[in-house]
Amino acid sequence: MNYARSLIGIFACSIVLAGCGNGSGLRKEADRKGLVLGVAVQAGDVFDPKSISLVKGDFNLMVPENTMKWSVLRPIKDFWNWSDMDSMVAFAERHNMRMKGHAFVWHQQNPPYVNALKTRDAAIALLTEQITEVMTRYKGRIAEYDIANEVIADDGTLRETVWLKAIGPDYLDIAFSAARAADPAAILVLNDYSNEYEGEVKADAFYEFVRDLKERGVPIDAVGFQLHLEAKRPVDVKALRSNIRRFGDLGLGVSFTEIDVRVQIPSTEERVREQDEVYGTLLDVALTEPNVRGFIMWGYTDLRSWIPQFFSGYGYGHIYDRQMNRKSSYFVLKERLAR
Ligand code: 9MR
Repeated sequence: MNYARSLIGIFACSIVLAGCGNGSGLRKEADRKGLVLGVAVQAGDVFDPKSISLVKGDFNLMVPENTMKWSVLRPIKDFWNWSDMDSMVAFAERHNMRMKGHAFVWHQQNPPYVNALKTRDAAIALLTEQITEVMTRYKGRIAEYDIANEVIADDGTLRETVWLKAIGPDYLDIAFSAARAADPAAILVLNDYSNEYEGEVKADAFYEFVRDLKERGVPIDAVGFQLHLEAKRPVDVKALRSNIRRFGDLGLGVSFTEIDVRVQIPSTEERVREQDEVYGTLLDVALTEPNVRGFIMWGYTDLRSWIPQFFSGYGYGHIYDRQMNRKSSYFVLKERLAR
């Protein structure tokens, strides 16, 4: 940064007290602790002044909530909608933030030409092209990717998706190998939900599935636990830690990739206390398990949240309220990061 720009930066920070990267946000403590503290952002966040100051003041990683998904990035086969991704990547670079990509292989938010894939050759060609195009464009600029998302069904079997049907069970070998070839330095993640507690059917199946991938030499670096949790269910610390450790024994990292803690509305004092407890406990676990790489929240404000549309009667899941004020869960995280 040149001298004139840094003076402008100092001046701007003295006017806008919230955030500014080194101000009073969560980021300073996270950086000091070496924690990757991330947030999912929407395309408009990097253009809105209030959002900008929060995102860069609290977080050192960002992930596009929807912008890199297939139907958004490439709605028709011959049109790539790069502009929002480019803006996000440039924003992350400007503010020394790490960038994560999400997600190539998924069964949702696919355009019709993906859902219509029938033959193995055509599906392999398209999947490889998608991964290679994106990871080559952002080589050295996007540090990690969810290569695949939610491939295990709730009963522990491999989910029936267009990729499984068109390619067969080796579609993940193909996807991870294409990703490694496109950007050998990027961290490659397999992401899922309800996979955090050892001893649960889906989590154990997910573990066995990953163990097999790893043993067969598929280039996977880490697993993601989404952790869309409900405040009234306390974190099962024992099952979470033992699960993290068994992935560590395989030589894999673990990332908490999509944290939010939904509360039944209205958010009574007791429910908020339960929520604070869940947030704080998750952070304690992330900070004390050596192979946990990241603590990423799925959005930061109740104003723009996926929760109410998907869980009727629930909301209040994030660390900023609808007016963009810090909530008690924010201060719980801040206090624990400062310890
Ligand atoms: O937060 C995303 C929401 O805006 C989209 O409408 C939704 C589409 O299914 O996807 C949400 O993000 C999901 C993420 O990509 C994968 N894990 C579950 C997330 C919440 O549904």
